[in-house]
Amino acid sequence: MPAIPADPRPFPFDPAACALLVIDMQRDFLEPGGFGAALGNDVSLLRAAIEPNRRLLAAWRAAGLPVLHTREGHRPDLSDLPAAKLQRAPAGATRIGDPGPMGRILVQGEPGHALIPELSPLPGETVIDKPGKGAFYATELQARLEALGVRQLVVTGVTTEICVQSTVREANDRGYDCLVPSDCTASYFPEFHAAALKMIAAQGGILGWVSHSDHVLAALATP
Ligand code: TIU
Repeated sequence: MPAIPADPRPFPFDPAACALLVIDMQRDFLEPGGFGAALGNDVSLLRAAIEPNRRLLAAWRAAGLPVLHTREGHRPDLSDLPAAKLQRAPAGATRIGDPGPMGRILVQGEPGHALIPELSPLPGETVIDKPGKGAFYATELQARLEALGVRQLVVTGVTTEICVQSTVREANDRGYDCLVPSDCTASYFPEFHAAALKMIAAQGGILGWVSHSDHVLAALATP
């Protein structure tokens, strides 16, 4: 398969060693009444990433390449929730663990913690539960990737400058090549989305590569 056009140079796509990593496409971030809304955000801004992710997932699955999804959240007893994370919210906001219209905010097993129905995982696809922003922190992600022989990641999901970029930074330090298709990620702050993508590709690709899902789909369609 061909290299994928990307900034700052083509991404050396190796389908034998590349996984799709979909970050935190959960109801808590994309639907009203969840964690994202509790933080004061307009959650509708994230919905632009759904259809590009749906298309990319379909093509990735059709190509038989590995798919991993992540979910940010905490144990029901909140034993994995640092006080610092709990406290960091707007004054008076509904906080992690509090009841909301989709159940307790950002708590595993609650309706709001689920991946959005448009991007439901298929049986056999890995779902990584993560207590932090980066997907490697306190999870089995690296062990799963090593077991799959993965050395490259196409990273999508939300939000661009928080969990997607944290994960790209963690992956970069662990030796993974990361490609972020810009249309498959989104932020509550369009200016942060743009800046986060620039940070990844700047300085000769200091953290990775940035492209568009059309280019990834074209590469997947090329025998
Ligand atoms: N608040 C925000 O932009 N993001 C998060 O809290 N988590 C993720 O990005 N998943």
